[in-house]
Amino acid sequence: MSKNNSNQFMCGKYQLDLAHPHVMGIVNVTPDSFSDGGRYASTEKAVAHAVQLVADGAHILDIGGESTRPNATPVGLEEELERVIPVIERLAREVDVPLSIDTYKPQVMSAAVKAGAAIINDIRGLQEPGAVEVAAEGDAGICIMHMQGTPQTMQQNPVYEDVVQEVATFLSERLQACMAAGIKAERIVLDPGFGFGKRTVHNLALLNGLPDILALGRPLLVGLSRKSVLGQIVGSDVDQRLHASLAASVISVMKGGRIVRVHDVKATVDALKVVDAVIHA
Ligand code: 7PM
Repeated sequence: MSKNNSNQFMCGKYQLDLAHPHVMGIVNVTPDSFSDGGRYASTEKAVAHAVQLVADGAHILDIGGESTRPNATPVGLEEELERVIPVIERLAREVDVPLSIDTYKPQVMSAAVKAGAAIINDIRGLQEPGAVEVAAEGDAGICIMHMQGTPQTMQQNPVYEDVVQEVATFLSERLQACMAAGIKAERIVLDPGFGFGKRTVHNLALLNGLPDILALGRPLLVGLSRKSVLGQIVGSDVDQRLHASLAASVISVMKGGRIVRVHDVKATVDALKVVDAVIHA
């Protein structure tokens, strides 16, 4: 099969060939209130988890200080920096996979890239003032995600006329804005933002509509791992959604997704090896 340029993802010193599916492991850095070890203990815990995810086969690590979690109490800038920067500094030395910073704050993006992050994962699609400029300064890869509303209110009453077309239009506009600021297309991946201001019908329409979003010309990142849409379908609690999440990852890649953002790395890596074999057969 010929090398398709739209499958190449440039992120920092890495170039990922997304003709093959890639697994992004989720690393949450949260303060451990039951430990008296304080900041150091939560750093150690996150680093140990991240190192295990790489051993499990993660191709990318997504590090987040929880500022982007729906319904979460907002995390202040200093607190977010204190959570994620020490973890990125450590992992930049200890693992050899691209590190992604999950944030919408330009100051966190900038500090994270300085600390060794190769990807900026922004649920707000670089809409925060100054975010596009910070992203344009370096050579980090960028994930642009769609969200309707804000994390606090987005699930109250999500309404779409045509969810696939509206998400595609938004992502297309943000892609243009990034490129106008000097960010090369090869540095950008797009994400429909499953669960971010979407009902089950919208999430399912988007999953079926991934080929229409892929038509924008950049690889797609998909995050469905353990999300409530899967709980709605299967009727399982968040810690019992592994099998539903695997089904979602397999379907996502069969529909054209190329990076899957997941909690359960080892199982997902195996499932996607089967998909990869089929895609390239
Ligand atoms: C509660 C609800 C806690 C949802 C955490 C979440 C995505 C993301 C998240 C995604 C990209 C989660 C989400 N989801 N970044 N960050 N795409 N690019 O399941 O779908 O981790 S937070």
